[in-house]
Amino acid sequence: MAGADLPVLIVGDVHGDIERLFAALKPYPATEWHTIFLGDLVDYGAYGVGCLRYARDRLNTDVILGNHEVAMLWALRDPTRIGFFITIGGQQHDLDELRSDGPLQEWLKTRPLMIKLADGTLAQHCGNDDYRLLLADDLSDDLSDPVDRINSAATLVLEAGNADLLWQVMSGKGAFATQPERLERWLKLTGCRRVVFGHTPHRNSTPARYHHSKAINFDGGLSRSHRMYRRGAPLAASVAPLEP
Ligand SMILES: [Mn+2]
Repeated sequence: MAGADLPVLIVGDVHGDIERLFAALKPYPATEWHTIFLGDLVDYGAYGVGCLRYARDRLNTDVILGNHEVAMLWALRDPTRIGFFITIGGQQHDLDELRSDGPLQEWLKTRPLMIKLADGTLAQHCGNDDYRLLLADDLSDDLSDPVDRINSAATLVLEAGNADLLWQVMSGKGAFATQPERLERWLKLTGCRRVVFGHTPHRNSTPARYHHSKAINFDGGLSRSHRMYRRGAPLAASVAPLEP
C-alpha cells in the first residue's frame, strides 16, 4: 500500500471537477499524506479521465473503484452500454480518451474495491455491505481475508468482462447511516473498526459521521457538475484527514 507511514487523507467522489479537486488538495502535499480516493472520479464533470490520471500519478496515493468507473469500463467493452453510461453523467470524450489509453485501462481494471488500513479502517466506495455478494461463490473453508477475496473477485469479474455484476453490487443505496446492526455485521466480517465511504452526497460541512464515527461519508458533493451540487459546499466536506 502507498505511503503506509503517513497520515491518511480521504478524497470523496470527485466526478470530473479537477479544479475543485486541486483546490481541495492544496493544503495536503502528496509527499506528506497517504491519499486515498474513494472512487467516482469520472462522470458529470468534464475532466474525468484527467482526474484518473492525476490520482494514478500522485505520490503515496491509492485509488478505489466506484460504480461510475465500473460503468465506464462496461461502456468501453460493450458499445450497447454507452447510452446508459451517458445517462449517468458519462462524457463521450472521456470514454474516447480511455479507449485510446491501454495502460490507463489496465490500471483502472486492477484497482481494488476496498482497502483495509493498518489502523483497522476499511475504505470502500459504497456505504453498504452489498460487496458481500462477491463472496457468494466462495468456498466456505476459505479462511483468507474477505477484503482480499472481494478485491480478487472484482478483478476477475472485470477481466471476464462481467461488469454488470459489479454494477449491481455497487449501485445500491447507502445503508450504514440508518442500519447500525448491518454496519456492525460488516465490520465484524471484514475485521475492521470503522468504514469510510462516499457514493451518496451528504449535506454536512465536514464528512458525515454515523454511529460514533464507525461509519464516515466523505462524499460532500465536490463536483459543480453533479446534479446534487450545492453552491458553496465546502471542500472539506469531501477531502479531509482521517483522524487516528
Ligand atoms: Mn458512486
